[in-house]
Amino acid sequence: MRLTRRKIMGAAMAASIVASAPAFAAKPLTIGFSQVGAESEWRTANTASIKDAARKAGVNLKFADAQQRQENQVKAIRSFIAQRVDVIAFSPVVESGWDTVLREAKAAKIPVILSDRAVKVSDPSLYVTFIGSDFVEEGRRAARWLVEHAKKNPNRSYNIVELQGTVGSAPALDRKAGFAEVIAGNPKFKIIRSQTGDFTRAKGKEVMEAFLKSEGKNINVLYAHNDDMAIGAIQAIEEAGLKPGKDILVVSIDGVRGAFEAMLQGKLNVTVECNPLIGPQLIQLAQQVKAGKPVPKRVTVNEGVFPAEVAAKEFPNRKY
Ligand code: GYE
Repeated sequence: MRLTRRKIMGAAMAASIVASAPAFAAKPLTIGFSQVGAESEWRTANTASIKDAARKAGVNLKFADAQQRQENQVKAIRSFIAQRVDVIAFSPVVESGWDTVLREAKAAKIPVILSDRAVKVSDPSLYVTFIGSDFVEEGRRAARWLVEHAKKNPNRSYNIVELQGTVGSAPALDRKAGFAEVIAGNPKFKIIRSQTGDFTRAKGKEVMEAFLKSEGKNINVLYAHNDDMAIGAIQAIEEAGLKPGKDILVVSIDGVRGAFEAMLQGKLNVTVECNPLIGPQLIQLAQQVKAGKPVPKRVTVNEGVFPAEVAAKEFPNRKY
């Protein structure tokens, strides 16, 4: 075959069309994600998991950090609507107050996925699906460990101080409720003080100092809604000249590395696992939603309970 100039040009054009074909094919999925903040080890691991999963899946992720403020999340969601992202995902800092902005997303026909924390809305069609842990069950598990542990000392009674998570957040409300449900009607257990430490180490320490000042040696259990507050409180207990894990039992939730380190030092008695590595599942859900495939309304995460006795064995397996 004689290669004419025209044929060569034509072949070159065809090749260049083939080479750039993916640009015309599937446009990458764009997800707008509004994160709570960077308040805890758990959150840092959760953010890394989501960013990593998005990168691996070739998803264009618009990430916004709300610094624990609902108004920042509302602004971020509105900006995602204005940018016409394919899917909006967010981890709502508090449960209530989302109806208006979610109605705006629905009117713009942008599906919304809840990640990690749930919302209370009048119309459940305002979001497509919720992926996250069962926080009530986590609270129950924390209390069940304490009830079991207490069987070793049948005549002892337990004065509990509680460090709550962020006021109005689903994990704070649910972990409180689950724990209370298990100890209800059992006169051995009494919650003598309960206050928020906003899920941070600094606040956990500060509030525990106040508890110790007013209650002193009366306290024999600390129940913290997350490990970071427990770790802050452990410092306060030590500074007060008491032994965390012994004089005051320390029970918390998340199962982050810092909690395992504290258990190995005998300063924390148990952590109930809450898995933050939900990035891959979240991205997959967003892809399915975009493709119009049906997804379950609720997706849960499998989790365990780790008492100090298993900490050394389990520590090398921890991924966050
Ligand atoms: O337990 C806490 C974080 O929503 C499950 O938020 C999450 C909680 C987690 O700040 O450490």
